Amino acid sequence: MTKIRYQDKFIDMNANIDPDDNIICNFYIEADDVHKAANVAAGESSIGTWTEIHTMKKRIERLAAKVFYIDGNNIKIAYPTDMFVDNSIPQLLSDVAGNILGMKEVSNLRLNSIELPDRYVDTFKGPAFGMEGVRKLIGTDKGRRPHVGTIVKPKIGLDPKETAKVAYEAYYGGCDFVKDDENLTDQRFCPFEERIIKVLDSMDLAREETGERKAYAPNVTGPKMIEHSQFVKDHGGNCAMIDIIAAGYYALQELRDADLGLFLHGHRAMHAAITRNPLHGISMGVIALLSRLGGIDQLHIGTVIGKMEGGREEVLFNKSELERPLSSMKATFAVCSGGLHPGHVPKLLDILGNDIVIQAGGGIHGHPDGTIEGARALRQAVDAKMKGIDATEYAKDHPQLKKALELWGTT
Ligand code: CAP
Ligand code: MG
Repeated sequence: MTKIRYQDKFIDMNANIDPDDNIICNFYIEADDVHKAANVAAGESSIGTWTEIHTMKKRIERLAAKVFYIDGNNIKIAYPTDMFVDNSIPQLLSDVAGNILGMKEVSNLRLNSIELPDRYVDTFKGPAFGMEGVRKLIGTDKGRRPHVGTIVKPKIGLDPKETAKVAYEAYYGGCDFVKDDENLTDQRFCPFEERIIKVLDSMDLAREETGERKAYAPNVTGPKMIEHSQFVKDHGGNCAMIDIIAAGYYALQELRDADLGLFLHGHRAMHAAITRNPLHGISMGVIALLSRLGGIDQLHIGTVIGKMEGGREEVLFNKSELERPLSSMKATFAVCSGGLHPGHVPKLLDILGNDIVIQAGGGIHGHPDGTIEGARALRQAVDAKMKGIDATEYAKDHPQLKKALELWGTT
């Protein structure tokens, strides 16, 4: 009998992998010896370490991860579901994207996508509202048009009264949705509770005046996350925003578990530290999938054409991870944000379809005639597209859109 080489222990190219009983991870790998490195990665991310150990027991071997596919630099590793804890994204990450990303044996390793068995998916809460729930909450009279939102700008510095004024103007001009920026939480110049009360008053006033339902996403990221979210709920709010990467998945899951009746807006600030290198790290698609499991109702996915990095294929994959069938889990509403203005709308919708939230900060508050007219211009761009009319044509009798297109152009 030939002795099994240590480096082969976690490789079985003939393995019959049951997708109902394994989490399957697709990795891109670069190493001097891909076969050997793949084996090391599967071992380190399950039951192995750098040497044979005397504490190993026969019964533990069933928890071993298995490399069952190698094609050039692409490998697939199957992880038995018994390795994992129900409803724990941190634990999943410590396995499949833990030590292995930093091992000397691999020069690059990237977790591109994950397939999850329904039984495991069902242990997570997922979005409480999801895309359809958010559409319902903001008003089904809007049909299937994309929602239009803004980020109050400047990002930081306005006081609560000034913030509420900008929010009111944005709502009044036609925004469905207003949010805090990722780096505004509870600074002294804009205390959380005072801001929430004032912005929600703006939202209510604009709702009465326009007859349109609205939402506000206050940034609850930080040590008082649950307390602040409860405050939002108690004061008639309908949403909370969390910086999912900066706060961590444990925080997201705590917020979701609190079940406060708020839909959760996920900002992905800092994701690029993990996702940007195409050869290493974790893909944004995986981040999207995990955020959906953790209960995010709206998530930033990129724009393809705006100011942030991320090409068409990647952004479409991020969106599909939010929407694809996943046991009985609701779909998460994709948010496109970052450098957008009305001139981008036609192309953005051609690429991504109507099931998106279009957010513009600079692209609304930078309008030559201010926030109200800026919000009108963005809504007009969406209306034109929904009616199948070319934006430049539509702008001829929509002066707000006309001015926006003159300033920022079309794409
Ligand atoms: C957009 C934004 C968002 C980005 C983040 C900003 O403002 O508020 O944080 O969209 O990028 O601060 O840049 P502008 P992503 O509309 O003024 O650009 O959505 O890709 O995570
Ligand atoms: Mg921002």
